[in-house]
Amino acid sequence: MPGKKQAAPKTGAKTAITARSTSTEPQPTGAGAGGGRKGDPTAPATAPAPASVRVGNGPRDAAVSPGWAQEGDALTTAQGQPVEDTDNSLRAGPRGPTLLEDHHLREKIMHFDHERIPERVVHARGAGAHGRFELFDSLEDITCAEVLTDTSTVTPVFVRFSTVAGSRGSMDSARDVRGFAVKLYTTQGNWDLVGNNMPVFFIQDGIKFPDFIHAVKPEPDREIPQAQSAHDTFWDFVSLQPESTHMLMWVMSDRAIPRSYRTMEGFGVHTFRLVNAAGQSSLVKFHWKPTAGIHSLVWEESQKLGGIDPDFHRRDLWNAIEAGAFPQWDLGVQVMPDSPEQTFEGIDLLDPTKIVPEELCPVRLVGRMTLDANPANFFAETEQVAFHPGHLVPGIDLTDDPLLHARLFSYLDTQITRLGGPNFAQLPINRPVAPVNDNLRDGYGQQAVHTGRTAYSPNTVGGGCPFATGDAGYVHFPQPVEGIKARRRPQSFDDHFSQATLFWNSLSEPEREHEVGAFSFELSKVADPAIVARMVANLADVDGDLADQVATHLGLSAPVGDPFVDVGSSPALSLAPEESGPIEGRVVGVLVTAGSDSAGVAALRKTLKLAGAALHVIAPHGGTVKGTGPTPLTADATVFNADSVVYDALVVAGGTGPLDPKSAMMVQEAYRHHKTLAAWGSGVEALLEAGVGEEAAGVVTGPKVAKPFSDALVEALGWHRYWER
Ligand code: HDE
Repeated sequence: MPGKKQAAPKTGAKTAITARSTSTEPQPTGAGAGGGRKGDPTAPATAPAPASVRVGNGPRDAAVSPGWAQEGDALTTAQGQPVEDTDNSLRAGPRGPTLLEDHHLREKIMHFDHERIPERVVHARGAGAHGRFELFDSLEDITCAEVLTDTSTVTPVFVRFSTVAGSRGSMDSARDVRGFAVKLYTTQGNWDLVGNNMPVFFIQDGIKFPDFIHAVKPEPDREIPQAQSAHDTFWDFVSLQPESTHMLMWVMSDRAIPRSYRTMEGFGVHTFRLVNAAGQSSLVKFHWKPTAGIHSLVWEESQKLGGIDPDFHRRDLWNAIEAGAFPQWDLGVQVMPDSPEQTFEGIDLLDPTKIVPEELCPVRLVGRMTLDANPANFFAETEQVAFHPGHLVPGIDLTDDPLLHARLFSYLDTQITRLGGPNFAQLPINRPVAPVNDNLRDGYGQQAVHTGRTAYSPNTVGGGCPFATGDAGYVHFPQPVEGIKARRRPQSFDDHFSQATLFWNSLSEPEREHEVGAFSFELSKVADPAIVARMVANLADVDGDLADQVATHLGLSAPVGDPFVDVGSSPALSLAPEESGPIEGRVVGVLVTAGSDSAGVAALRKTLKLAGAALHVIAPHGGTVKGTGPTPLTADATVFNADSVVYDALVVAGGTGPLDPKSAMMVQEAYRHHKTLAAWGSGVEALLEAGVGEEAAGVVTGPKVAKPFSDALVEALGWHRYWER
């Protein structure tokens, strides 16, 4: 990270060390942090400072950065003893045995041996970033949560995006659901919105989650395939679970191979409850809408990226933030009355395999989240962050969705193993900005030096403190409960197909082709014909055409199903853009050779930068290439290490000679992946020679880099893909 992010820990270091050495102040860490911060003049006010004065993550960083972890310039042991030499172990003579006495060696190796913690059992592969949430439309009418009512507050956030099935080192571009977990450090405590980039889920009841995950993970005897659902056990399970069908439609769609974390929607999935100051409850579904639009890769591209750049999404997020193209999402809510049946237009709001179409209940946009700082340390922040759907603030409450209820147990429980004990809330990334005074004590990894004699309530010895706040605290909505104990689901959970059909009906023609291609690919990898037949029969209950096309690709014939009729469509479910959108964070490659138009390249770079996109020069070799102008062209990549799949568009610069075979192949591949292609001047000839037709959609040509050419290129990029080619 640049200096900006490191500035905060340095300041924090001085403060923390002073406090430690004088021993008069409580440590600015842990459960005692609330007390520590109160006595600390550098402590944050409860409300974060405006964005304009933020350093890294602003006051939050200052409050929690463990500056003491890296104090001073000298290398020391963990005990602060200066180290003479860390490259040679202590030996009895230069050629003799190593001495057990070498305490620096033993400490260094001991610590190294224990550097890894268990990866998340699901969502192991991820990337995170810091940012802020700003509310622009108060939801005071339906909630008393300050984060959703006070439009003057800037709330710090940490977000972690992830895939679900793959292990920590798996590829980013796998076909999978993406986790979209947001921790909002609100003045009333942390609120975690732990969602996905798809609004529904595979199962209706959390008790089935271990079965589902065992089925999708690599098969236990052979530990393959990694990060893929295209294998027998996954399709065996889901084909036996018709409730998975709607989610399968999402996972086989382009949504499962996003172009970038920046171009995904986020969903809270479950129906939540908002409660206003008068105690009235409304049911809501949360949405995150990316300002950069929703865009995906094509399947072949995502497979190639798995080898060419397995870190594609992680790198993209990092680079966009470093370049100042800060990813943004608008938070939206669908608000529905909390009726006794908890249904909306016949849709059971407690069933997590159902959406509420936006056309039936519009999404009200209320605030914007901006990710503007990369983590300073992946392990400390992205790996150690602990989300939990039960991290709530007053005014935000739960419903009786049985999937959600199982999660409420799981997320606390899993951290005990993953983060080594019950004190994970004290890790810097997990600490709230709100004061903490919790009476929780001791345990592995305790950071706080609690003072006083009372860690219980009620008490008189401690003056009655800390005391429960009654109505000023978190009050669960007093929902009446009745019923018999039984392992049963409501009848209203029985419809597993109508919304799968709705999804299919809502896709554009190219999206349908991709959906058919995905089912065909995945099922072709399944060895057991009975599983394939069962799945094709399920698809026949979604849509006859879908089942027929998939069956044909598999060399089978589909049975006649019984799909729902008249379910209509929801245009909001399609990714087909209606207009050219913003191009922030896009990466354009420009192919050059000696003699290319360097002024044109510079002008194009400037235009794209203004629009938030980057231009990378792909040269025949590393270093510099002589262009037409006085300034040489500097290679960002070469034909040896570049590949079309890492670019959103390829351009051939004016003056560029005939394309070498690799460059020509890149251009052809970008064409096949429906991307924008462009060329100016004599570069146009090179493009045509590579087999790209000048008249084809998404191909921009011009005599030179002037406004008409640049504008056309930016406009073309904004359409993302040209499916008609
Ligand atoms: Fe999770 N999930 N989940 N999940 N989930 C975890 O928690 C679990 C579900 C989601 O970036 C684990 O800290 C159960 C739905 C995200 O750190 C674990 C059930 C949704 C993340 C867990 C579900 C999610 C997780 C693994 C069924 C979308 C990554 C490590 C009842 C609304 C958070 C951890 C991060 C992570 C359990 C279903 C989203 C094991 C039991 C539905 C984004 O606790």
